[in-house]
Amino acid sequence: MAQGKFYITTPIYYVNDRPHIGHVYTTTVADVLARYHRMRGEAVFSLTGTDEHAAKVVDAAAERGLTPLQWADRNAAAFQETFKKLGVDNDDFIRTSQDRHKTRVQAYVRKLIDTGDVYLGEYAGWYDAGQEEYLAESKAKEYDYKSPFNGKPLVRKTEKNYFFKLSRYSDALLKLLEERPTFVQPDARRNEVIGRIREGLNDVPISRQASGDAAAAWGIKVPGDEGHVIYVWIDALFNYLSTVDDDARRAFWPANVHLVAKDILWFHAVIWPAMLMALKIELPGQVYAHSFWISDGQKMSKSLGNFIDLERIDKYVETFGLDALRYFLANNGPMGTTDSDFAESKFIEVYNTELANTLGNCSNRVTNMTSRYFEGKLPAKGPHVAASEKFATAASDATAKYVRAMERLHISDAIGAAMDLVRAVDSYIEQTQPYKLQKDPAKLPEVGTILYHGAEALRIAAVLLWPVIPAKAEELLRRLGRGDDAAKLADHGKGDFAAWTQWGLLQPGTPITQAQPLFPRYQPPKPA
Ligand code: ME8
Repeated sequence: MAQGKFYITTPIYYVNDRPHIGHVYTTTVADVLARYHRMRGEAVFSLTGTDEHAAKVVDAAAERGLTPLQWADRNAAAFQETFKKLGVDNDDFIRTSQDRHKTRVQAYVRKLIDTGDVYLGEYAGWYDAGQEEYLAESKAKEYDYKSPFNGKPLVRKTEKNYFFKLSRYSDALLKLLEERPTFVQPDARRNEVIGRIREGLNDVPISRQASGDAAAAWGIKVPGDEGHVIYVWIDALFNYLSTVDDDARRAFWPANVHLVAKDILWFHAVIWPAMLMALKIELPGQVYAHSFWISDGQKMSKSLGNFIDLERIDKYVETFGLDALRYFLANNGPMGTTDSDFAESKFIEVYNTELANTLGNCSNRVTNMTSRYFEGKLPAKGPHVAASEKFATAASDATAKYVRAMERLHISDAIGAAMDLVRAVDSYIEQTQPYKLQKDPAKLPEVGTILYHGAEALRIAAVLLWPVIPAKAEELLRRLGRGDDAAKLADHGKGDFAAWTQWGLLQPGTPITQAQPLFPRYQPPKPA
C-alpha cells in the first residue's frame, strides 16, 4: 500500500471543550485533503478524535455528578455529531478512553522502559494546571509565573516521574529537519523548531502520580507501576499509531500528514518523532502546522466570549449552506503563517462574489442557455469560435496547478486554480456573447461551440472543487449530465480523477438540466 495510500490525522481534541470553529477548521481541511486523495483513487485513512485523559475531566465530571467516562461520552458524542453534520467523512474516530488505544499505549511505554528511553526520576517545575503542562523556567518568568493562557498562578510542583530521554535525540532531530525539509511545514514553522532544538533539549516527564481515587482510575497506568498515570500528552500522541496498529490497517502507517495548529507544533515536531525514533518506528511524512482563526480582529477566548461556537456555526450553515461554510474555511483559512479573521462581512463578501456571482452565475448561464437554445441537450462542439480551442489547455493547466497546490496543502491556491477556470468561462461568454449570436439562426452552431466549451470547462471545475463543496459539485455534475460521476463521488469519494479531468468527456446530445441557482445571492436583511 506504500504507493497510492494517504493517511491524514487531525489533533484529537480535549473532550472537556465544546467544539468550536478551530476544531471544525482543522478537521474540515483534513477532510478536503482526504476527499482529494480518495477521488484520485488512493487508499485513504482519515482520522480525528478526542483526547480524554486530562485530569480536569475528572473535576468537570465530579461537578456534574457524573463519572469521568460518562462526561467524556457526552462530549465525545458532541464532537462526532458536529463533524458528521458538517460533512466530514472520516474513516475512524479515536477516543483515548477506548481499550484498543489504552492497551497499545501501555505496550509502547513498556517498550520505551525496556530500551532505557523512559526512566524514573524526579521533577520540579512550574505547572500550568489549566493546560496540563509544565513551563520552562524562562517562559514561567516571562509570564510572571502566571499561565500564558488563563492568567492563573503557576504551581511549583515536585514529583517522582517517569521521563523520556528527549535529550538523546537532539542531533537526530536536527538531522531529520535538515534532510527532510518538508517534515515540518510551513518553512517558517520549521525554522522555529530548529531554533528551539538548538537551544538544547531536556528530558521530558511523561507521567503524573495517580492521586485520589477518581484521578487514579482515569488515565492509562504506567505499565508495572500502578502509582503513575501516563501524562495525557504522551497518551494522546500515540493515538496516531494505536488506531492503525492492527493487521488490517498497519499498511497505512506512516501517516502522510499530521495536520495541527501552531499551538501544538512542539509536541508533534519534536517529542512525537523522538518517541518514534526510540521505538524504531518509521516517521510520519509531515507535520503541517496552520495558524489560528481569530474572531472580529481579536484572539478567540473564553473570557472575551468571541468564540465562533456551534450555535454560530449552525447559523452560517442555515443561512448559506454547508458547502458555503466549507468553502469559506478552506479558501480563507489560516493555512499559512498568519492568522485569519472570521468576520461575517468577509463571509458574505466571499459568498456573494465567488459562490453566487462567479460559480453559481456561470453555471446557471451555461445550463440555462443550453436549455433555451438547444432544447436542453448539449450541442455539438461546432466550428471554431474566438479562443475556443484554448479551453482544453486552460483546463489541463488548471488541473496541474490544482494538483501541485493540493500536494503542498495550499488549499486556497487549489481552489483558485479551479475558480480561474470558471472565470475563464465567464469572460469567454462575455467576449463571444452567445445570447446575441443566437438571434441569427445561421450562428447557432457557433453558439453550440461556446456552450459546449463552457459546459466542459465547468464539468472539470466541478470535479476539482468537489473535495471542498461536495454537495454542490455533485449537483453541478448532475445538471451537466454526469450523474454517474456524482453518484460515485457521493459513495465515499470513489473517483476517477485522471479520466474525469481529461478534456472532452461530455457527449453532445446529453440532457442538461436547468434549475434553481446553485448559490442564490445573499441579501442581508434590511434593518427594521
Ligand atoms: O491541543 N484556529 O486539543 P485542543 C484554528 N488535545 N485552529 C484551532 C483554533 C483556532 N483558533 N483553536 C483550536 C489539544 N484549533 C490536544 C491535542 S493531539 C495528539 C492532542 C484547533 O482541543 C487546532 O487544530 O486544544 C489546534 O491545534 C487544536 O484545535 C487544539 O485542540
